[in-house]
Amino acid sequence: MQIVGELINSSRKAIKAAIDEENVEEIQNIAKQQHENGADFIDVNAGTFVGKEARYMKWLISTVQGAVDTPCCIDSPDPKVVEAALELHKGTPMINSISLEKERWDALLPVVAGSDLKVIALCMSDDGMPESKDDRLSIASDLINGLVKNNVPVENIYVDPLVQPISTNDSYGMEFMNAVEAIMAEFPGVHTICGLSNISYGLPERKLLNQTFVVMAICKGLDSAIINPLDRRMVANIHAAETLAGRDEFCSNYLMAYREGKLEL
Ligand code: THG
Repeated sequence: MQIVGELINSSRKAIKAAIDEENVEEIQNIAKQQHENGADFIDVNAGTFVGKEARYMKWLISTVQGAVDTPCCIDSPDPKVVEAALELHKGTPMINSISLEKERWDALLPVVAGSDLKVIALCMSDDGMPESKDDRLSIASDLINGLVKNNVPVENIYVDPLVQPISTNDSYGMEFMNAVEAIMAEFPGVHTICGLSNISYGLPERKLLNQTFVVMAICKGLDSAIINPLDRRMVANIHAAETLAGRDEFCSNYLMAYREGKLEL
């Protein structure tokens, strides 16, 4: 499982405050903690700073890269912000995200074409959010085929089928699950990824729902996730589910996680 640490996001009060104060130490500590707890990428999002997003995104990236070698996951719907971030990011980041929305697709395609960037392909189009598994699969096909045609290796594509709140429609959980399964079956080598927290929006005990949802999705083939790496039960569930799904030869990752104390809650 590839893990993207979600904590450096200006929608969180503590992060918004740290950015306002340009508190380098606070951001670097959160980057280090996520790295130490297994994050393969550190998500950086300054989306609440309208008009100043590019400036704060650049500050976040140089601050994070001053603390850890872990590459960033550049989280913005605005292609201009993504491009500004790429100018100063050292190494190979993940872009979060391209989508089938025309403006976003047209602006980001030349950026990722022929590059070795990792790219999240979000299942959204100008027709809005997908409802069904078939909506998601159809957008995913267009995204994957379009990217591959433009020399993005399939292994660098992380399809996000888009999680929607189960409180608004009780089919959203399984439509997502079945989309993961279909995408992984139809496009060998591609990755699937998601942010989990949308599933539990509007309900109590959100962590319980998120921690359960990840296990169900791993069973369907999900191989990457945007999560809080400091949520010990979430991380333990991920290790256990991958082993139980038969994606851990000789249970060696499970045993290593145990020896490293990662399975103790
Ligand atoms: N897909 C992709 N990118 C994404 C998402 C996705 N990026 C943003 C988001 N969704 C994932 N990141 C976060 C980061 C922080 C929180 C949730 C998702 C978070 N939320 C608190 C909560 O849910 O309780 C509330 C905020 C707070 O702490 O004040 O922490 O789906 N590609």
